[in-house]
Amino acid sequence: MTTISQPLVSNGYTLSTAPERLGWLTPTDPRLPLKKLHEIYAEQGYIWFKGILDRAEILAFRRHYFTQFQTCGLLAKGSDPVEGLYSGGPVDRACASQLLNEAVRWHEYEALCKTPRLWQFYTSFLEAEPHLLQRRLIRHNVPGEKNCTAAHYDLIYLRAGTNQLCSSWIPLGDCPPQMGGLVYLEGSDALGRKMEAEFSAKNAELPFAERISAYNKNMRAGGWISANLPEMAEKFNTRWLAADYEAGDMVMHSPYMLHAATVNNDAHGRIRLSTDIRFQRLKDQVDPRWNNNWSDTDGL
Ligand SMILES: O=C(O)CCC(=O)C(=O)O
Repeated sequence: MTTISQPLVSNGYTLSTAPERLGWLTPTDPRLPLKKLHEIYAEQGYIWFKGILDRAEILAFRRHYFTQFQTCGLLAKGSDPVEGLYSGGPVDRACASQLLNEAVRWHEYEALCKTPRLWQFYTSFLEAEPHLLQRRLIRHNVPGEKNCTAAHYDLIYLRAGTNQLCSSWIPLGDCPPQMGGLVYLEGSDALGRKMEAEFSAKNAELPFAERISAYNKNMRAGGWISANLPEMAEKFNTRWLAADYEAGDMVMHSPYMLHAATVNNDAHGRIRLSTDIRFQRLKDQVDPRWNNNWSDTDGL
């Protein structure tokens, strides 16, 4: 049974630790039969795969990433880059921003996103040739950084493409709950579908570009559903599900599943590193806004 040493906090809101408000993601063995995996995905809106990826490969990327970022003052002096130990600042922001924009184009990152294990998994799961959306995000979150991903479901940002896509959130290193990995609102795939149907009705008269936008007049700031995670759990009478993620794990979530992140409060001062990438069937409609590499000015 996983435990937390202190309550999780997200954007200034402390999550309740009451068992009816906070629970744990259910891990799934990637070797289960395909039919079973489809059932779990439909039922839970996510699958947390333990050890689906090669831990050594993930850690090699973590090492490479933080080695590059050493020049920006991100890492504690003399520390091993694979640890990702935060320097405590100051960080050269221009340097970090430039590197992050480059990192999504590194061949090491391309190799990681297209690693045969992942590709084989999606070929099997989608029962078709997969397509990896070109817009792929790498995120690092230093300990104590107050702002984190607020609650949303992914389709808000991907409305011009198929709703048959799968998001992969991949921790690039071990990520116990205190390091601020993703939390999922239990049973929220159905909620996300309902919310999107309501947004679609409201957005119906808007011109196309606005209708598909996460930032149109009917949406909240940033496209978020809410930053107040404890209030959401109360309102929908459900639980946030956290997890003790390890390098080699991957969570696949549906485009309607509500999720958010919490503040990295790691006692060891490690930086949370993760990537989120999206797969769909090659034959399905791709949201054209996602055909380019991520950049911190792409406005999506
Ligand atoms: O890593 C994060 O903070 C957010 C990731 C996310 O929203 C996603 O994987 O869809």
